[in-house]
Amino acid sequence: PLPVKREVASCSCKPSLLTPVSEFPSRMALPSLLSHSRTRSSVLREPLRQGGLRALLAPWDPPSVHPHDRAAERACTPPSTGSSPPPLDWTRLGSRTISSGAGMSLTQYGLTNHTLTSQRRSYWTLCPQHSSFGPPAEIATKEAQHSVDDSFGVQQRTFGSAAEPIQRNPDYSVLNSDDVSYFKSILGDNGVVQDKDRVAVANVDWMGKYKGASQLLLLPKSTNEVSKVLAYCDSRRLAVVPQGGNTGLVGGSVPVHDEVIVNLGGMDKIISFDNVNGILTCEAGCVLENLSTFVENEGFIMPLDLGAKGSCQIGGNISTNAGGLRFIRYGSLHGNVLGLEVVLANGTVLDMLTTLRKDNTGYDLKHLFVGSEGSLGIVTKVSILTPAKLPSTNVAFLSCNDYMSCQKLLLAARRSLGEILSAFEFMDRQCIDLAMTHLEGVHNPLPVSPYKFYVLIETTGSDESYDKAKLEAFLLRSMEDGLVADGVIAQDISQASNFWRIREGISEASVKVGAVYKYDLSIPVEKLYDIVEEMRSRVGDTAEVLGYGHLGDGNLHLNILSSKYSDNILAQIEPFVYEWTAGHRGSISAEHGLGLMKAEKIHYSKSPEAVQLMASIKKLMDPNSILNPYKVLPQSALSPEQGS
Ligand code: FAD
Ligand code: 2HG
Ligand code: ZN
Repeated sequence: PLPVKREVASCSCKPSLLTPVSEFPSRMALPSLLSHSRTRSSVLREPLRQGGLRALLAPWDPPSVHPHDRAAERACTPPSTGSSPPPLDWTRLGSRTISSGAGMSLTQYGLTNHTLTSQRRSYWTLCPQHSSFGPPAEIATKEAQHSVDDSFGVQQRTFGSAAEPIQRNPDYSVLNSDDVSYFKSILGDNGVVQDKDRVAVANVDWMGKYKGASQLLLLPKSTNEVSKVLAYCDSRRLAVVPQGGNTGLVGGSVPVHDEVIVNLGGMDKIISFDNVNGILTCEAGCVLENLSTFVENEGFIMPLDLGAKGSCQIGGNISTNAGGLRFIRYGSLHGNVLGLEVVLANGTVLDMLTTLRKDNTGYDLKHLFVGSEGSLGIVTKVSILTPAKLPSTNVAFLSCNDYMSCQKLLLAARRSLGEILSAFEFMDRQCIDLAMTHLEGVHNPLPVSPYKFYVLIETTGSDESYDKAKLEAFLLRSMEDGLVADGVIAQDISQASNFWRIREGISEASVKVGAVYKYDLSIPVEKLYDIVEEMRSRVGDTAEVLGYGHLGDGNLHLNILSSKYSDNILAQIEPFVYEWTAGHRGSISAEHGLGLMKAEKIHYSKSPEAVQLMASIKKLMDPNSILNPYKVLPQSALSPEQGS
């Protein structure tokens, strides 16, 4: 049964979260809240646009607001009756919690009839360490302490993962002026970038960790252009790095040496949208957030969402098989991608751009390209299934006293919320402290006492009152059962954005400390936090250890932060982190891929036979090994001596 709603007699805490309903934004005000967050989004994107590749690319014109969108916005506006529904009093539960010694604060939720649209997170993540903003050169210099220069004067990095310095493969040709002339004849002058500053931006990843020495950035505008570029590179044996939004976390999107960078950002057209079946077909360079805006205006949503949505491209998402924040609800891109067009290393265009839901004719080749990180082909077009946009969204930000409670809460959420559960994210206290210190404009919704763990739960459904009642009843039970220590439900979009900003902003905040070692692990949920605690005792006070991630998917993000990179810290982390994960039958890359960082570590998660088969496939599809060299697979598996 639903809890009895009563007036809160006195409310001394969290005033911003217990805003009386009478002070909620009116019908008129809600759209302005939405547009406010959109404005904020474009302000944040500006620095990267100015300094980064976005500046080079044709702007994408967002379509005008579709009638569906207006209807959805209307459906989400708070009640206009003027009579405020009484806020729910959770004091009874708070008292119970206090008596169990689990928390000291008066626990209250602000609950309203108001639900949120999926626009709640329309801000996006800026890339503070991107070279257009400053520090990467400095960081790269720090890394060069571990580095050796080869004949090309390229800095080799060994941080983050104890990779041996990688020698340039001498079989690759060196770019010459004839090559540049040829590329200009294909792409025109604007598609061939040699300007040092612009190429420098494309040479470095957003964290400033991985830096190559490419001399050339190519910006094709069509599949045919990509095909001609690759056919030429293959014939000349020029190595190539496919690049999307360059938001990857494992060094896959930037050159290691002098590879030619092929960035897909110029291929950003929406080709078609089937608004009966929700099937979007577009070019690979479309920015995820733009696609989100587009399909939302048609009454659908993208099946994936991630903090980097303002920069990452759908081709990059597919090539990394990005997981993200909606995975728990909509699953992997292996399930949502219906078709692909891919250009193979020799320039052959492989047309697999079907929009069929079912097609069991032969091997399903598109799956080879989902998650292969640009090592087998360049994705040029995509068709993807988009789920219907549902009108009612609620977001709760909760605290738990121990990890066992987080686990039990997850199980309870799956059971009780079932089909409306759309996110279950967790963070430890160290993450919250980091976010509060480094993210502008966020505040802790639960400031009264520091808890060990925080959980963000989102529900999305089609029946506003049913969904809300379900969530309230679930939270009530969870508090009674002692799983939740305290919590709040967002009452409006800005509160929901604040909750999400904390979670999505951790990655961005982590790079502001100086040095961050990032690990992305799949581990059975019951063991998932053990490695965080073990790591803490290993590094002692030399580094701060953070654990957060997509708990609903068994995916831990383990971040180890210190003021600068150090061999001593790294020696405490690796190979321990990989051995521990393998020992628990986990994966050393849940969703970010292997890239450069973990190419040599694949054996921790895959058998020798599987690695060998992968190497054979790579040799078959890219015999000259021009696509994204030194990444994904160990060099030893690709050496000519290894039989294929
Ligand atoms: P890039 O970084 O440019 O490239 C990634 C890899 O794909 C490279 O190996 C590149 O060679 C290859 N590639 C790119 N485009 C193509 C193409 N068209 N054809 C062939 N190969 C290509 N990842 C998650 O999985 N889940 C998250 O929740 C998540 N959150 C993030 C939050 C933040 C703040 C940041 C900065 C990153 C996050 N990431 C996350 C990592 C990253 O955003 C994803 O891996 C994303 O899918 C990369 O897309 P991109 O366009 O930036 O690709
Ligand atoms: C997330 O879930 C991303 O926030 C980034 O996958 C994780 O930066 C990281 O370690
Ligand atoms: Zn993640």
